[in-house]
Amino acid sequence: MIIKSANYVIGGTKSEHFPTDNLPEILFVGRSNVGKSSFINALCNTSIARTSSNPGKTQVINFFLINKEFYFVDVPGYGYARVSKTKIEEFGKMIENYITNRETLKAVFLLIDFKVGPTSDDLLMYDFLKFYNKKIYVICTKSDKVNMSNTIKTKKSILAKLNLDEDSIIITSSEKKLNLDKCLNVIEKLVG
Ligand SMILES: Nc1nc2c(ncn2[C@@H]2O[C@H](COP(=O)(O)OP(=O)(O)OP(=O)(O)O)[C@@H](O)[C@H]2O)c(=O)[nH]1
Ligand SMILES: [Mg+2]
Repeated sequence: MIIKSANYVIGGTKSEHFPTDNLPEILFVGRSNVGKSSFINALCNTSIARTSSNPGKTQVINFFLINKEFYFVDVPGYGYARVSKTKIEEFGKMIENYITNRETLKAVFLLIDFKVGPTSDDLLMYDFLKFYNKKIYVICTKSDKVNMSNTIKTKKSILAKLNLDEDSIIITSSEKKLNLDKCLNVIEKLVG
């Protein structure tokens, strides 16, 4: 699939702020700083989502209209966001509500830092998504930080921790634009 247009539409914290046109949505979740917003920018080949080297950049649920056909949804990260404890709890509830109630949500891309591997929070999120029968795609980010000789070992360890087979994860780098085409192919099938 080719992304011809990507536009920021709205950011909000509860359902009454969200788009009402019933277009399919793809959600990107993961720990703070894993590279969710950067991944959206890389897929769209433009800088629509705000990124930062400080965890906690994204603070609301942001909707990006893609090819006027579907939405990419960017949310705050979990884990170690440099925001208050109350904020972290608020983020958690907000995302939980979105995932459990949003009927237009077609699939969830769970982003895991390739070098760090799945954290306990990642495993919790993975189980949560499975419990709610969401279609899950595991995307490993920042693969440019792992050298070639460690790639196979690292991938095997992640697969074992998530109990997944070889083809169930995509190893990417937004910085090096690695395997973004594979992700776009998955997205095409989901929204087509
Ligand atoms: N080396 C490398 N760095 C990356 C890559 N993708 C993102 N980063 C960096 O990781 C940092 C965090 O990126 P973001 O996209 O803001 O992360 P996020 O998951 O949206 O973070 P929150 O909004 O806080 O939840 C930034 O400094 C990015 O430049 C990548 O593929 N390779
Ligand atoms: Mg972000």
